[in-house]
Amino acid sequence: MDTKSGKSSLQVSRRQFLYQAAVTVGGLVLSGCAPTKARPETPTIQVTPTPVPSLEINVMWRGPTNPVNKEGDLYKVLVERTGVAYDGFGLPPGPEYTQKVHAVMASGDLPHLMWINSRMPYFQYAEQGAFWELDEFLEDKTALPHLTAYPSYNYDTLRVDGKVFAIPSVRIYRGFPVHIRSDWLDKLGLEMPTTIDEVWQVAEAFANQDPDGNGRKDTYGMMWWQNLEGLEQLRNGFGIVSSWEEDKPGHIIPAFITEKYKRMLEWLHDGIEAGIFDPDSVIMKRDEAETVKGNAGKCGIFYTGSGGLTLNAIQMNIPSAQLMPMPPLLTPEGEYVYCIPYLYIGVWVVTKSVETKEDVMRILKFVDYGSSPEGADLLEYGVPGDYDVGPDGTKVLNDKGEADGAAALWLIPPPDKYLYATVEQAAGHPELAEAQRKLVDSVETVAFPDPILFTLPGPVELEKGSDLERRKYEVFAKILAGQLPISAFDDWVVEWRKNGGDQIIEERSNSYAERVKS
Ligand SMILES: [Ca+2]
Repeated sequence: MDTKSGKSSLQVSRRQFLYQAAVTVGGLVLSGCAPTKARPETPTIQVTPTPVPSLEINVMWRGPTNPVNKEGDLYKVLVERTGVAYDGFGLPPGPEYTQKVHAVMASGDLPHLMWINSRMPYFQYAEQGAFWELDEFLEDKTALPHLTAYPSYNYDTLRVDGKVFAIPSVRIYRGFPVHIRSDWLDKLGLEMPTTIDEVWQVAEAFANQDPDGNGRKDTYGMMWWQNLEGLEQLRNGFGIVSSWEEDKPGHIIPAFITEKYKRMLEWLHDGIEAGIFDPDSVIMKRDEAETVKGNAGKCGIFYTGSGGLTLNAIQMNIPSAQLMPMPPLLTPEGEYVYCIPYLYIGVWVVTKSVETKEDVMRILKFVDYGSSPEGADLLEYGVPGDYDVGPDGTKVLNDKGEADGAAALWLIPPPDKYLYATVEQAAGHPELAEAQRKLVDSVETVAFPDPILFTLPGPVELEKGSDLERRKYEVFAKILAGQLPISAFDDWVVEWRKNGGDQIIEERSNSYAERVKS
């Protein structure tokens, strides 16, 4: 799934990993939505000498392959601060990383602390007893204040026979990337839409009532990109709130074979046919929608990872333009039901090459420190002298920082509930940051993780899944473009079920029932 990893150079920074190579099980991909080199300066690192000798460990992690610079100032501070002296190597994430995991496990010469990029090998080797069970360590909130602060479902999705063998490296992706031209709303006397019908009315007005005032019909109400991406928030309006859902207790089905999904396809097709939605949505790629067309300022509702950056681009030509994040839509039942977007960035395991519980805890504390704001900042920017501070207070790594190995070892990003707000603030739009914060707070109580996060693909899905996906999007694209009638959806569901879909449902449901059993 880590599609961006193929172009990772050896010197890709940890920030780039976070923002460009991160993937999510829930179907969202976060990429290119954050300005680079934009983080306020944090307080001076506190160095606390440790009375016991450092614990020497080997680590295998995702990241640049730079050797560890043990003479560097960063390393010395990190060892002093954590009592752990690490050695090891980084590798770019992706299929080659998985191969390395298998090779290392087969060799029997295991690193003490290892990042694993994919859930399949994690489950495989956890079941074989290769890793330390971590539940009892994770009861110590004092020793591990940051790792224990993750919501419990982060760990629940990783349970094997009810036990946790890994620290998840995740980002809770809280934010609302679908944006609306709020200056167009004001100009046409419209309110922020809250239901799918209101989205239609607003989009229709954006397409037909010349919101940009140039006397020409040259705007669209809404756009997305190929394979129906960029629509996540809109799906809620049809009652589709997660990629898979329970149809009966302990049994799950994909939302894309349901009647409500069919209704959404029909609605999208009707909007294209009526000239309300941009017809290029069926075929264009993400960047064409989010950046090229987004920046052009001719569409009223669309997905952008940073409304602030997009607005900066639009305002170069249209100074009066305004954007606002759109709230999640009410479902047809009139509820806010919100699936927690979940950026899955692999897991950390402590292997059985560590001999004592005391050492396991010391390693976990090392990871905990790395996931603290202070530790994450140290790992990314190094010590004072490793970076220059720009006029706006942000840090930029310099040559000494590169040599010191800043941004080389990547542990766990500190969770940022207001990630989107942080991005918007950095883009120079406090009003968008505030809007994102308010939305995050307003929907918190109705959020839940996508059921598929608890599951793994089975053999049929591994064999036939990608062909079935390709066929699915081929049929959906033809329906949207009007080359097939909406009734083709029903025919396709029958075909999908027969060609392996039914087996995939049972595989995923079995995996789900096994992992969520209480
Ligand atoms: Ca116009």
